Amino acid sequence: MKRISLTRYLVEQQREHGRIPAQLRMLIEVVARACKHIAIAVNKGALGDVLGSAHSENVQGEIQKKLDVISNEVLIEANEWGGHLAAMASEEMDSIHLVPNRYPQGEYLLLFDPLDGSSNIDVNVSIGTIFSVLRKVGHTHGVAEDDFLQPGKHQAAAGYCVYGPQTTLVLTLGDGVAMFTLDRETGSWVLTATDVRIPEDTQEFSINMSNQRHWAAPVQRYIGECLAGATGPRGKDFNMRWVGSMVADVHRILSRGGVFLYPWDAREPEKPGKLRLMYEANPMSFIVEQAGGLASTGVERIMDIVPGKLHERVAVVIGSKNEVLRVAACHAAGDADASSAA
Ligand code: AHM
Ligand code: MG
Repeated sequence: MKRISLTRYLVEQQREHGRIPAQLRMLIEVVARACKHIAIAVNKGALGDVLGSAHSENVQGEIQKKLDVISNEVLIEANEWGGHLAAMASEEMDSIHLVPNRYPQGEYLLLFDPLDGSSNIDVNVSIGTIFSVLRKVGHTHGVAEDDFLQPGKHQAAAGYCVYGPQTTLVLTLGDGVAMFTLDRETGSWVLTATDVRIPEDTQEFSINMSNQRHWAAPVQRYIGECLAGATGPRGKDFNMRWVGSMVADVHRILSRGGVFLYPWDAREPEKPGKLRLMYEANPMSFIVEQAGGLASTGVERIMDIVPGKLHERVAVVIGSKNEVLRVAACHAAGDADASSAA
């Protein structure tokens, strides 16, 4: 089998489609290299003294794990000096991180969740890094938080790396989805799938069932119909899978189909959802849509949302096209019921 490295893939994509500017290629390679470093740290586990709490809180009020902090530092240090970025934003940092003056400033903005699935770190279950790339628009010299507040449909690239039994990098540059597997012996990312497609139909859903009593009526209805199985309105049995790391749950959907939901719930009614729009929902939506799936809040396409702030949260329904449409139909039917009752 001919082995195609990430570098060769990017060069050939540029040659064939002419759509990967040098700075973007550099950015992808630097992020991929940083992910290798994170993979090594994750792999060492207790031997590397990287497990457990960092005894600090992030801007969302969540306790940070040591590996959250380490992964954030690895990504910042790797990306600061190359001249490809104007600034970065991370789930683990209060505000944006500007490229220091001593380095040249590039055209791109990088956003990331350095280590998604924090609750799974210490129990040796798959976790990952999620990233999103935007172009710096506007002609001002400096960079401000406002420059990041672009809808997901403007992403230039997005990807994630899952640290599981294999270390896999999944990437879209807006022209389909490719997967690379880390060859630990040679240290290189090897292309292992192109034109990844998500089946339109599925019999597998993914949701934290322990929150069921807090969900709104449309989600209750959708999951209720799935649980009713072959004798219910869906006329088929459903299976359920929930890793608790979005990155791993979405990776399963990319590999064999399914639908993942993290809906609004009544535990914190003022928040639209748990997951973050810019570090989690947007990059995953770009990847899933590029693979033929859909990503919605239940009422609107995630990538159409104009963010109001960096750490904005959002309800997420993502995966196989016909299931996401069905969840949206449950929301639309809920609205119709409410207006006919009024
Ligand atoms: P994190 O970025 O702090 O790890 O939080 C995001 C994670 C997702 O990966 C996962 O889908 C979700 O939180 C699970 O949350 P919970 O266990 O609270 O339902
Ligand atoms: Mg996360």
